[in-house]
Amino acid sequence: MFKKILIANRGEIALRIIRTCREMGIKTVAVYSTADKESLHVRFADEAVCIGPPPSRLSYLNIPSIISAAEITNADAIHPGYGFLSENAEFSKICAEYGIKFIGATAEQINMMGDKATAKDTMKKAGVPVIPGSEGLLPSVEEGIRLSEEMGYPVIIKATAGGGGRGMRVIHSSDEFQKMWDDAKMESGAAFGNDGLYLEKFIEEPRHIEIQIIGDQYGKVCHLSERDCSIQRRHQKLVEETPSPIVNDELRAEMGQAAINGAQAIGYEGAGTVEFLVDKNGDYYFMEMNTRIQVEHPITEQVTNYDLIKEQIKVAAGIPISGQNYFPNAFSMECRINAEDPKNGFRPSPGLIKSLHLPGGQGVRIDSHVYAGYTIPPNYDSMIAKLIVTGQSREEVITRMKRALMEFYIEGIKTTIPFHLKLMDDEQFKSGNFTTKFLEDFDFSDL
Ligand code: MV4
Repeated sequence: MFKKILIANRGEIALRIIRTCREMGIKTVAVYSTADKESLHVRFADEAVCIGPPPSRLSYLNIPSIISAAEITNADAIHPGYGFLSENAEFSKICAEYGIKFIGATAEQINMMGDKATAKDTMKKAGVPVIPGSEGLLPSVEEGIRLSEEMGYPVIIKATAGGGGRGMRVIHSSDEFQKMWDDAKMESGAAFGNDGLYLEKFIEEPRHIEIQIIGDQYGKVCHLSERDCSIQRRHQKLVEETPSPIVNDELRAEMGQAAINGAQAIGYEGAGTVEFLVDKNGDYYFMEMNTRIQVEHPITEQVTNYDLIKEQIKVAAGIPISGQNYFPNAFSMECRINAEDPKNGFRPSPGLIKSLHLPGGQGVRIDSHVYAGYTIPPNYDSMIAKLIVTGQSREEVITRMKRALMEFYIEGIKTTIPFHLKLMDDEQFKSGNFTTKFLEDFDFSDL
């Protein structure tokens, strides 16, 4: 087992990883930017190394600084958390070259899954259902129009280097094709330095369902059921839940096995998430695979009693997994509490937290790095807490979530709490019958 893990991240996930390391008897090294010197991860780790100024590219994305910090502290592994360097193939490779275990995917796996057209081809070969469309990259507008006429409009073109909605365009007729192609090419070239595009049939009003998997070094992969992440605004998830209101045991078994087959096809080791779109007929299609621990992993932990960070560390150290798939027998939901003003376009609201009261009680878990007197720096993402509520039924969880949100007091900044309170009272949300379009029609003006 590792003796010392460096955590190449900040905020709640850095704390989350420190907590598990402490329970496992593993020493921790925090790294921090000068904007984060008052941060809890710095205080709670056994050691802390300043790695640069506030901008991420000079600190949390600064590979030489982080490798140096690992070298001088003698860390034998690095946990990248989510975001930052967690899906950076170069960083994974450099860690391997320095003899530091990267607790995440190999450079080859990150590259393969990071190129969405390649990922899709790989999954298709492994027998995972994929959305009909171009084979690999779309070579020309003419070929795009030909394929679209064959499949029928609407279609969608996506950046192969994309994800999170950038470089993506929905096309409704052949007259629009050239302009959408030009726009998407321009946008993805500028954003990713790669303007490759691929084409798919557009799935209208899907659900976003993702399967949590974990694989070990011996080729075994198991799934820990799904998370429903359909409540998103501009590709930012706001609420996640498990099990999904639209997934029954049969669909769960099928999607779980599809995710396992896809992961095994690339010899996947570690925790990963296979994202699917599910259409109105209950047909599911591979969308992307994330080769990292995700923000919303705690809801899976709550219904499975797994510590996913512990599982990541164990498989990275070469310990085999049991190989049992998991079917949930409880419900869990996460509300992302962001320092944003939901009434004003979710505009960031960093600054001093003057006073704070966190909810507690039965079935309530908070993963957060903030405290009264803490100043949220403007340099990083705005999530300040995850409120995770667990219960015996979806109804119980929604009632309990409302109760917990009402106990949550934050003075000094605007947060997404008023939005979550309204959502928990929304009849359509409560019915479980909603799609990824739900928040497009939501009224945020009266929060
Ligand atoms: C789609 C789609 C419909 N049809 N692909 C959005 C982010 C990127 N990862 C893929 N996305 C989508 N791909 C086809 N063929 C709809 C979306 C989409 C979406 C997906 C999941 C969750 C929220 C979404 C919001 C808008 C669009």
